Amino acid sequence: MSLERPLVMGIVNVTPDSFSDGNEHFRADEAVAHARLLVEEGADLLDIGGESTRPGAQAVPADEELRRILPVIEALRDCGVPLSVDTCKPDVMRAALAAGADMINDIGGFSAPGAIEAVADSGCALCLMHMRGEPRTMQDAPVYQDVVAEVRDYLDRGAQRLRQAGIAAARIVLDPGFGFGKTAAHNYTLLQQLPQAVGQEYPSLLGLSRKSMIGAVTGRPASRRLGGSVAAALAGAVRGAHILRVHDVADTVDALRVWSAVEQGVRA
Ligand code: 9MG
Repeated sequence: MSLERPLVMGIVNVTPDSFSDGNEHFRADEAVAHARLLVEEGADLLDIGGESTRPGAQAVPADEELRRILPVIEALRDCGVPLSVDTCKPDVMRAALAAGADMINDIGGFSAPGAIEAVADSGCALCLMHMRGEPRTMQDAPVYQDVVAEVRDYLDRGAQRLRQAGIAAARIVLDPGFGFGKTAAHNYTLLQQLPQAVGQEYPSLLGLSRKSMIGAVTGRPASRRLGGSVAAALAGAVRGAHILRVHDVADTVDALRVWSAVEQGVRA
């Protein structure tokens, strides 16, 4: 994909808390319909996840994660945009790639045994994210001496591990992991110093949408963080972010278009 402008990645959660009541089949249908709407709204790619990564979330077994996401990947294979799958589990990575996924988004930074082997030969894109701890415990008073340097060091070493496994640089995307083992102050420092946190060698992906760092500044619950999320996405774009992972695709696309018109003008 061209990375000349920031791309918008639409979030497709296939977790029980993201659906109205219904049986599993209905849930898959609901996720697929939502995903198609995001594509219509201008999503450049989709990120499909079957395990909640919210602070405090419990892990789910691989077979349950697959039961949730495989029908969705299969239904969306031809939706016109690349499909990313958000998972830390090597078995899920392999099955998702076999079902047609184009990218694996691993919040665990491909650190699980067998994760790198699961993706190495596939040719898919890889998002390697920084996280301190695991979702169940990560917000228990995280401490850094220098959050920017420590995140950068983790991402550099993670990318190096991927390269040593023969993975081409062009497949790698780095993500500072907003909200994953970080206080609001850490998150805003990382966003302010994004180029230093992610470096210049690989494209960057940012997930800021509706996160607690937006609530920390606005005082609003997750359901009312649209304005703050769009402002954060623009702050990322201004600092060179390549992919923005968002819930609210239409509003983010509009904001990026207006920003781009200001920066580059509008053809007469
Ligand atoms: C799955 N997921 C939730 N938040 C995320 C973020 O900030 N980045 C990435 N890559 N994935 C995320």
